[in-house]
Amino acid sequence: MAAYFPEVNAPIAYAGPDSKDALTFKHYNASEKVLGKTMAEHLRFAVCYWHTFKNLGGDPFGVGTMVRNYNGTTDAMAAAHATLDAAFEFFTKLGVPYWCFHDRDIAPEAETLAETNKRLDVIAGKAKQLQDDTGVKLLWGTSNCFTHPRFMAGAATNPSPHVFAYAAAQIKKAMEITHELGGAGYVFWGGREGYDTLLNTDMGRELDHLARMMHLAADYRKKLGATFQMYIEPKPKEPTKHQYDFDAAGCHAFLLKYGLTDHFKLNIEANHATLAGHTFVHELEYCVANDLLGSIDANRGDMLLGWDTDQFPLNIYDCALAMYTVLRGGGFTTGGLNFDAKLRRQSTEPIDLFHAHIGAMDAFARGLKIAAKMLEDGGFAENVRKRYAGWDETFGKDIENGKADFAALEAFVLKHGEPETQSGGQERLENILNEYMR
Ligand code: XUL
Ligand code: CO
Repeated sequence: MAAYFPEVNAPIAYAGPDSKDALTFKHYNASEKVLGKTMAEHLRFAVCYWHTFKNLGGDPFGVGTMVRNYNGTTDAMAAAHATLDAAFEFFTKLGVPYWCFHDRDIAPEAETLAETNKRLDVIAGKAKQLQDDTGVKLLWGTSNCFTHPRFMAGAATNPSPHVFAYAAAQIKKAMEITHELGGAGYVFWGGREGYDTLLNTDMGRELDHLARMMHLAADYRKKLGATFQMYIEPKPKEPTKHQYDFDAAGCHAFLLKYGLTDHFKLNIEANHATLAGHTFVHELEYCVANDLLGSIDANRGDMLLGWDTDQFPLNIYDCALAMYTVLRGGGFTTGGLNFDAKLRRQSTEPIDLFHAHIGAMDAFARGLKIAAKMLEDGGFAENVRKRYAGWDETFGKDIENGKADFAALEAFVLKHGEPETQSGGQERLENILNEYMR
């Protein structure tokens, strides 16, 4: 079989923090145990198909720039076969346990749905074989209901029931192949489920339709006998002006209103959080507090740019704080860290894909180790415990348990006067955090 990444002859090895070899891990040591589990088990890294293999560097101002042999044919199915071979070569050489795909990434759309589905069956069959051969597993699958022009006004939230039906048919098939491939999850990212102008939009009706689609998916999952966890991936905007799955809290309200909380968790993406005006860790904390933590699309944005730049995550602070929250939330079960990230347009060589993923895996490995140390030391948790200590005393407990009414609270204040102030100690805590970043 042709090698699409000939510069890498053997799986990327762990060589320790002093290694000067760019094609080694300095911190990610798959079998090393941290808090009783291996790093591989904690981090559950996945490579995404769309950016890593299908993005060729095109942007709204220019065409693709990247050199990729597996795309070097005009026969769409031949390219799909070659790309899948290249992908599994990459997964195994990088040493990631998982991958993720959209239906339309792995097999090109044909003239009719029936033809398209046949193509998907062929490629999914090949993917199953490659999974069996290599041991690489599917973290999640999804359906691309946003690229084709039929979806320009949305998929489930389209004003046309015919388009709704098309999206449903597509999702049905994508769920089937995800199930066949033993996917641990299935993601819904509502790329065009929102609006460009309210002047032509019936928001209430669109939200009802979005919920209908989610219920249909939940029903079909059951019918299939599938065990994959379903996720909604929040994002506030882009490509639409406003997306309904705006952020974790917005998705939560939607799931509660429509009785869907039993069926969905969230897939939190770092750059989507920042587009919504939150930090990445805010979104994760919201999930942990509300039993919504599912999976993560690991990437980063650019402070100076207001769009989804999908860069590889390298910021150790962000990785450490994210992992601190994930660990406190019990760690991943079905989810993992999927690199929904793409190379910059000037990084044209296939080897750049290795550098990007190695750096990001090392960043999260460092983040994991730092987070584990923060947990073991317990200083931050102890600080939080002390800050809320009043709630562990009788008076605080009575409020929490609904035993104190307004009159009782008033009586307490009349008796005890002004509350004592206490410093939040933010700077002290930030200094402590800095000491962990070694
Ligand atoms: C888009 C995005 C998607 C989803 C899957 O911003 O993040 O790639 O992760 O559809
Ligand atoms: Co994503």
